[in-house]
Order: sequence, then C-alpha cells, then structure tokens
Amino acid sequence: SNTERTFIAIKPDGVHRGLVGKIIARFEERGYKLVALKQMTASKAHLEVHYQDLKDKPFFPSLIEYMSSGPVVAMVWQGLDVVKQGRSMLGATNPLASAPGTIRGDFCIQTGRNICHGSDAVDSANREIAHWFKQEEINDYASPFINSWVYE
Ligand code: YYY
Ligand code: MG
Repeated sequence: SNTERTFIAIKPDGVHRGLVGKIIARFEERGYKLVALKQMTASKAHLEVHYQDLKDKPFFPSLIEYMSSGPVVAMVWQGLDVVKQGRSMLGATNPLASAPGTIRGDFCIQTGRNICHGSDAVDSANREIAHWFKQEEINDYASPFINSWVYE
C-alpha cells in the first residue's frame, strides 16, 4: 500500500563524507515521502538491539563500533513497496556487488563502510521504526501533490 514505511539510515561514514543530501535526494526524486528524520549518535546498546539478528556474527563488534563512531541520519520513508524498493535503491550489502546506479554501487567500496542501512522486510521495518522513533516523531501528513502526480 501507499502507506508502507521503511527505516533508512545514513551511517557515520555517509555523514562524514557529506552524502546526506544525495541519499535523501534519491528517495525524494523517486516520489517517496519523508515522514521522519533526525540526526543522532546512537549508543552501542541501541545499536545492539537494532542489529540483534547479527549478534553471533564475527563482524558484530566492529559493526557496532563503526555505527556508534559518529552521527547517523535516521529516516522513515513512506510509499508503495518502499521496503523492497528501498533495498534495491541501496544496492547489495557488499558495495563491490552493487550495481552502478544504486547508492552503494555509486558511493562506496567496502561492506564495512557501506554508508547506508535499509530495512529488509515489512516486519523488520516496523520493528526498526519503533526502535528509532517515538510515535510523535513520525509525521503522518497528507501530500496531495504526491497523491495525484506520483500515484495514478
Ligand atoms: O541489510 P544489510 O545492511 O545489507 O546487511 P546485513 O547482512 O543486515 O548486515 C548489516 C551490516 O553489517 C552491513 O550493512 C555491513 C555489516 N556487515 C559486515 O561488516 N560484514 C559482513 N560480512 C556482513 C555485514
Ligand atoms: Mg540488514
């Protein structure tokens, strides 16, 4: 549905590298609606919950270190099929396997510096949105322009 939501984050390397505007522009230009955004430096405890499914992986400690090393830009984007489309706009986890034209394929090289996060399913999107945002931080505004000119 047009009200599907996904959690997209620009990781500390994306923020340091000045890629915030470019990444936001990709989603805006596609026609998705930004309904929440904040910059925050996430605690290790917060990130350990966010990445709970990966806690037994060998790269988990370095992932938490990297993600807590600086500010991230956390966002919620809304629109038709946005979870799956968001993943495809980000590209593969390993940037070397990401197609040109994707965010990772265009802006980064290594998995451990892959500049952005996107929820992998509607269920995980809902969990991640609730983990990063309070209900009142999400803006459920009407956008007649998007309604009539992005959707048929
Ligand atoms: O969802 P996605 O970010 O594409 O990949 P995940 O498998 O969920 O892993 C999360 C995060 O962990 C990934 O973006 C980089 C890091 N990572 C890693 O450093 N080394 C790996 N072999 C796999 C993932
Ligand atoms: Mg993932």
